[in-house]
Amino acid sequence: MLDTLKIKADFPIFKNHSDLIYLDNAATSQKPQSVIDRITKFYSSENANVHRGVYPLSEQASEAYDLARKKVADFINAKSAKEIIFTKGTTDSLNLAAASYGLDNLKPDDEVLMSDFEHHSNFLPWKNVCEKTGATLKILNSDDDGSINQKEWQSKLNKKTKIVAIAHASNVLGTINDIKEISAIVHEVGAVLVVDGAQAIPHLQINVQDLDCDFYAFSGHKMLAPMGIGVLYVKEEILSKMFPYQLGGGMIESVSLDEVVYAEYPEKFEAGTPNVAGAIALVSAIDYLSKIGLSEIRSHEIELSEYLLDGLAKIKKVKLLGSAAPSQRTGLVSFSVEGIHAHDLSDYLAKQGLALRAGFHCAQPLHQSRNCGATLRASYYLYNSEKDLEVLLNNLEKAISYYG
Ligand code: 7TS
Repeated sequence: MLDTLKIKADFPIFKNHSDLIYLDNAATSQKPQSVIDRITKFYSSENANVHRGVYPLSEQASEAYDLARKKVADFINAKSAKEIIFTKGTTDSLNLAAASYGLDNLKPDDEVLMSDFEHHSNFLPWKNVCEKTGATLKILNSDDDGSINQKEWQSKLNKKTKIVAIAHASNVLGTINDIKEISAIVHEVGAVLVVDGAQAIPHLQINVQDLDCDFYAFSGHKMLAPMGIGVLYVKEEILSKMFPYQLGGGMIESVSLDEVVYAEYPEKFEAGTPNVAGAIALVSAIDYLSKIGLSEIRSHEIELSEYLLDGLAKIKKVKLLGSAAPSQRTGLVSFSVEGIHAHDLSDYLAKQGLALRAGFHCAQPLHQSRNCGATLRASYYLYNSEKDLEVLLNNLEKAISYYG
């Protein structure tokens, strides 16, 4: 297992809140000092707008921003840095994909396919684009463990399907989907595959060429980087079929009253002043994760999942969501307790310093399809230990006897 005491020492939040047991990493991760320092350094000694000034500070900021794009491309093994569009986060990335690709490429009679476990950030933009274009939105129902069976794919995917938009990992079930297998069947019918990678990128080494997806969206803030920076990877052959949905400065070659010549991608899709500090600090987050090692982080989380799933199975009235196999999950477990509202439980746990999320986790259709109310979610990361989960299990038992 990872040396979590040593890792925790790199994250100032834990010095400032010594009793905090942070188990809400699926909402956002904490930030290491190196990331915080990088933001401070940018604003203290490097701040200038990019691609505008010809003075040294602006040129250096532009260089650092371009280098960040290259580093992100390498991190997810994109073929080229041109395939990396910086956004505000996953929500922004998915809205960009839906508006810039979906609106122009869908027609009435076309079909868009999604799963029942999508986060609202993936579900709503595609639902909206379907309503505007007359395309039909179809839902793939997942099994209890969060997987989608062959029969479901065969009955819903066909030649009319033009877009399949699916999470790499569900933020409620934690289930990791086999994107490589999905991309093969999606491409067989000539559709494009949009992957919501928000819950996968903090935990798995992503290789977009190997996955062979057409879009891959993620947020920096769930992988140690600041809030407000995210990425939309788009395969180069798709980029030419997209029209920017935000227009403004920084994305044109020339403008006259009669004619606009747009810049090349990816700048074409980044209207306005970008989050330069965020992009640069995302590189520091990637460096930090790479130093610890994504495969070591993954093994650590699997051990934590084993421990937590075992512990929860022993507590009466607890009902688990998702797969029983730790290796099928990212670092999270959602559950409900018969007869006790998740918000009551999370209130009780919060008083003991435990930070967990309770509710529908922006995935209401999933809770409806499972016919269950609000759930409690524990999501852990590289700085969490078995001890954190032991405290959770002990306090959960106390909470159940308190309310039960
Ligand atoms: N997609 C998935 C699968 C997510 O889990 C989230 C955020 C998003 C998209 C949106 O990401 P954002 O960075 O643009 O907000 N999920 C959660 C969560 O589970 N709790 O808080 C945010």
